[in-house]
Amino acid sequence: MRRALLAALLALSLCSACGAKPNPQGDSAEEDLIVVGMSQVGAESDWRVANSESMKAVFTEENGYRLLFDDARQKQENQITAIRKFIQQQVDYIVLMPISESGWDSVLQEAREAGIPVILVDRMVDVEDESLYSAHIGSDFLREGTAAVDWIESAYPDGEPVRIVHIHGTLGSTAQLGRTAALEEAVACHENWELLARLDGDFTQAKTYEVMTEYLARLSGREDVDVVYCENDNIAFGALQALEEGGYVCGSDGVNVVTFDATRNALLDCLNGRISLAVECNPLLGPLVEETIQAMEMGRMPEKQQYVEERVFTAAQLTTALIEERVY
Ligand code: GYE
Repeated sequence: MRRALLAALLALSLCSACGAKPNPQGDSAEEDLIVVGMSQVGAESDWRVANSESMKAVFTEENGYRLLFDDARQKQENQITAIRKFIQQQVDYIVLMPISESGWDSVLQEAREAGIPVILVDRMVDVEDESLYSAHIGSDFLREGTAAVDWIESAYPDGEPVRIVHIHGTLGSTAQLGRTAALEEAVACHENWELLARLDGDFTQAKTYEVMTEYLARLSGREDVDVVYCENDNIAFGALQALEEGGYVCGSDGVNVVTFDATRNALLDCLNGRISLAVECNPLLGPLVEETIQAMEMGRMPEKQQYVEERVFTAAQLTTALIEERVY
């Protein structure tokens, strides 16, 4: 910790001034480490697990870091508590993956008063004063949603009815807001699109399986659903399970399941036809966060908004080799 190093150097010069012998071993290697306090949302999805692994792989002692990693178990109050603890511990940087956009003004103000830069990763915060964070590194969720609705539009070109079940992620999170906004806007622009239901899947497979099973039990006929718009892969897995148990066929001849993330298991389902479209959301953000911290270490202002490049996949773009190469 460099703050500790400064204090140690000060103590050392005071000691040598009074003739005391400095300890040549010291803890200088430890004290040179950049300390990063990281508040992660949880482990709700395959995407999230890959994201945490990407961070842990980069912020290692060999690379010059001490990582204090906190898993908030999907609760904003746990994230706020973790940030306050990082402030007390005088970390050098705070990296925050905020669960939802609102409610961050005061705690980010506290970090600023303590002189600790905050880097946002994955989702955004909605704060009055944008100087409360140094950079945001993640995905453009509206662009992802637009890619999904463009595909739906191309799959139903003749004005036939498109009956959609929308299963959204954690309400108020940037990923949910962007992906939902794209769908709602498209539904409003297409007379033949009908939103049958809006279910809360909270980005998890278990919750989605439960709400979707319950919803399908209330539907009268199997032919009633054309598209299930799943706001992440784990939602898609829960929905597929519920649909297939309910006797629905998923794929281009039945219910088109659309998903976001494109993790390996979803791509396998895409290749075998159960998922019709997987919109990529890249969780491997560790290297970009590290580059940003290194830029700041050298006194440079990082780029404030850093979006990652992402693709879309249908079975036509996939091969087993491509899926095997995938890190997540
Ligand atoms: O799509 C989902 C996760 O915010 C991009 O959160 C992230 C989303 C991701 O739980 O799987």
